[in-house]
Amino acid sequence: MMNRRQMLTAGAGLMVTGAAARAQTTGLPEAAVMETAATQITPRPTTGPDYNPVVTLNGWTLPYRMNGNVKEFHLVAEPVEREMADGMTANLWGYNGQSTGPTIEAVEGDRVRIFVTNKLPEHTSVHWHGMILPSGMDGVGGLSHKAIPPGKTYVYEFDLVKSGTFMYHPHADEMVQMAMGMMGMFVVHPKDPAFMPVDRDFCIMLNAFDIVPGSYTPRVMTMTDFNLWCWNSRLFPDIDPLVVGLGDRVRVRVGNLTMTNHPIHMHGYDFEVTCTDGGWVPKAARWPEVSIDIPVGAMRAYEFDAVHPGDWAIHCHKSHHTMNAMGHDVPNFIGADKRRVTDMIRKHQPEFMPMGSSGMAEMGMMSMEIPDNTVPMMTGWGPHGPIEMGGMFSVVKVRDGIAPGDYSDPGWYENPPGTEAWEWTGELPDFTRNDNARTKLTPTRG
Ligand SMILES: [Cu+2]
Repeated sequence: MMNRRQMLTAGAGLMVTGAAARAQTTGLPEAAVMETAATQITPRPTTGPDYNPVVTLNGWTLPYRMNGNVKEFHLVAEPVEREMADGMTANLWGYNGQSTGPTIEAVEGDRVRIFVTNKLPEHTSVHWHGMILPSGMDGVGGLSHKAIPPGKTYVYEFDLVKSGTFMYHPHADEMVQMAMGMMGMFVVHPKDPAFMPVDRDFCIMLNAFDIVPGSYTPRVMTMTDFNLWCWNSRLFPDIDPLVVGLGDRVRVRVGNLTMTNHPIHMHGYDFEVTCTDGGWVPKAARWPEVSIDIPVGAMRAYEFDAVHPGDWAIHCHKSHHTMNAMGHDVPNFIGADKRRVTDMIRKHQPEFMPMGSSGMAEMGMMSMEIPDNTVPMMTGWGPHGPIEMGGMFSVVKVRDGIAPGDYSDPGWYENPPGTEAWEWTGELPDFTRNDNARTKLTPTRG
């Protein structure tokens, strides 16, 4: 979780490589490198058109420089070490030190020039997903232009003709490079700051990996059976919360570059999709939702007024996507009597402990022996006990008195007296019949 100290030092992880820093204004722009997975808050612009910068959870926004009237960015495609959660680092491919890559932010009407340096061992390209641009800038290796060879820098240049939420990713050895973590978001703010303004604007890229527990590098030929389900290459319980002030207008932009759809469900609110890959959704065409399915290769942004204080879960509703890698290949032992087999195994391994006879909740409680460099499949502690989640899960923390621009974790919500589920301490009915059915392990009929 991001704490106050990390917030104060936001930007401290930003390094500029020496060679690039010495470049002339007409040469390559600085190649900024991010060295931490902590969420970085971008200050509001002081020159040019005004906009409210987005907050990329456990990510950052790529700095730019002005060269005449052109906004210049420098993306570096390279191998990175990404801290996916506390206790787990993966060898991925990404941009400028991290996977996912930095969010690119600009304004409708801007002309952008994006230098892409390839430090990968194979060629790459960058496709600007959803952008309206000249065909030769579209980044499909071999089709739009020659793929960028290792060690070379190519330049993409185009006008941002529409605002909205877009993505970028390679279109060269695409399956491998995306399985390694190469992707980022591209947000174009409206030219008119009065058009659909929000107080908080979050970016989440849904991505997935197949990393065997205890290993560091994703398997790249996996087609559907991924075992780590991430937001911005980060896993619960270490995905930062979405911190929101009571009464704020909030936008959440979600892009999906995994190989399956994700129904993103947020508790405590209903909300409306206000933007898709294609552009802004007119008011008359919106309808209320509590879960939004994000199709593969698509983007949805939804908005709500944060009028309900509390700690509200936000997660993918595919339950195996809120679970980390250890959850795969575990057989179902619910209802199985493991006493006999436990006695037999304990003769050889006295510490053996059977698990899962009454469900898997016990796994969220105990710290199991797990291999180095992985994350427990069900984990995270809340104010009332284990949360038993993983993967694509976080918490929207809506609080009174949060200053604009403050994203530091306010801690857990204290439910006002009389508004929390309580234990019934009165008389209970006779549960004997149910208990017998459970312990006898034979189905009861009639
Ligand atoms: Cu999902």
